[in-house]
Amino acid sequence: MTYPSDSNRPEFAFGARSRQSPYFDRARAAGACMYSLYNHMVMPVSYGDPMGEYDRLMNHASMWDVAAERQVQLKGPDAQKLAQMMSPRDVSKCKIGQGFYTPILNKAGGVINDPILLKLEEDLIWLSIADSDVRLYAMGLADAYDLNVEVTEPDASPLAVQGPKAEDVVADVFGEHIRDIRYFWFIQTEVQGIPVVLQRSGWSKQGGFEIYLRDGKRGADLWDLVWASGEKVVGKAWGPGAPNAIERIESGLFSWGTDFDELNNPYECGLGKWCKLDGDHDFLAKEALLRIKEEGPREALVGLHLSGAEPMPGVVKPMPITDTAGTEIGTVRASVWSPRLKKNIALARIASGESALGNTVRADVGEGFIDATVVAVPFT
Ligand code: THG
Repeated sequence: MTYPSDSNRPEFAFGARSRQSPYFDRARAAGACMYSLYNHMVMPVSYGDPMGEYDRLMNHASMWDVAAERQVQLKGPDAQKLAQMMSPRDVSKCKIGQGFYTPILNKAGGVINDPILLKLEEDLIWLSIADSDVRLYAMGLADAYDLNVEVTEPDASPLAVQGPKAEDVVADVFGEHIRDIRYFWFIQTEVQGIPVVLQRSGWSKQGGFEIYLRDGKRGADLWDLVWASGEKVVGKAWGPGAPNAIERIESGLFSWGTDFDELNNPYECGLGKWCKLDGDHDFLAKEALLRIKEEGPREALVGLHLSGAEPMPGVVKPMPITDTAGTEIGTVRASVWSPRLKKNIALARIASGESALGNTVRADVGEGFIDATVVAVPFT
């Protein structure tokens, strides 16, 4: 499968508002041919060989330009206080050198974003954000609550190495000691004078690391170093990749803006498990979440098995779901052909009353309504 080429394709104007990744030229030279707009940057999403890229991720290793996972830095005596106002997790439990996946919630309980929070120091926190303007929201809170904290964007650009061989590749770059880094923990280190934060993380469940480059001028240098180790350790199966639409759905990794947004509360988008309402910590959304929990959420984020044995193209916009009588009960958020399950699968948000595992619904993924069965996420 390749993507259609169009000699008359429009061009994109880069500028200060649409910043290029430090890896942009290298990723392009490696064959990046399709991009998505993410945090006001263009992020490679394909190198033209979707099945090859999936295979590299599942069985070997690949390297991804994910600099569009931009950082929001909170620095100062009230850095933790500000982070805690936005997070339903107990931020004081996050150790220095550790990362926490956390929803960022407004007062109504709406999910503003779902970043990884990195605690670099007691008064220095990064939010490694998904595609929404958390920096402005945080600045607004800091102003309104008169907090002693600076909200800025640091010079930090993640490069992901993902797949079962990723650890071997990263160990070849940084040394054997990196094998001791625990999931979501990170170290501050350097390689050939290039300063980085190195974290065991990444938007796949196949294992790997993210290397946050701390000097945007060294993008090509870092890319070349990791590329050379990849070729050496993985051999011919090594290559470029990108956040993978198939694997992320199979694995149940969420995409803010695709699966849900600030109009959803965490209970209706699979993020309820990160909300601790009985801790000592307080946060803006606490009252709203207590009320929502009491009332019961309107909908649930579920998996769907779609009927039919032929691969279908994935949906590119929300598509309707009805009950078997034809009443609309929700939307398909994202669907793909799963090579692992040999089925078309989807993430969907549907009314709580219809969300029981095994329930049959009708989903339109582009070719009219077909039968679909509600299943658990991650897909097994
Ligand atoms: N890495 C970094 N920044 C990011 C992402 C990332 N920013 C954008 C986006 N991804 C933020 N969203 C997510 C969503 C899911 C996960 C990480 C970031 C994730 N979730 C695991 C899960 O749900 O199974 C792990 C959760 C846990 O066990 O703590 O990894 O990928 N730097």
